[in-house]
Amino acid sequence: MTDNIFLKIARHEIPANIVFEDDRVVAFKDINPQAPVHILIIPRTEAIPTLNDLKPENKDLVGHMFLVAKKLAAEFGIAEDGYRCVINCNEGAGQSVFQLHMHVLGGRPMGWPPG
Ligand code: DGP
Repeated sequence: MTDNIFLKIARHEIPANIVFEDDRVVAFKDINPQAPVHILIIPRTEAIPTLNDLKPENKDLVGHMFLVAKKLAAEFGIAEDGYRCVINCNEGAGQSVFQLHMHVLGGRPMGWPPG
């Protein structure tokens, strides 16, 4: 398996504030939160560096990531006011860790368009 810091978190080799995990994904609090609620959801079982690397066989995994985002938004009390799910793809969009991850942000008003 190609390794990266998020897969090390998924394997519990380095610490993180994990808020949910199952056989397909791990969700943990972002180390540099940009909103009162800022959670990252990652695939735990395989290295997927960017959105560009998604394959048709990953479609259930991506659907599952959104269902986990919805569940966590409810649990963290941001579902009704609103929240944002973001996947940055490559440096030009601000990606800094090359394991596919979904940001779930909420708890404050969100501007549009994003910077
Ligand atoms: P992106 O810029 O989209 O690649 O987002 C990467 C995010 O990951 C960024 O918001 C900071 C967060 N991050 C980076 N390293 C760690 C880490 O070791 N632990 C945690 N919890 N978050 C991290």
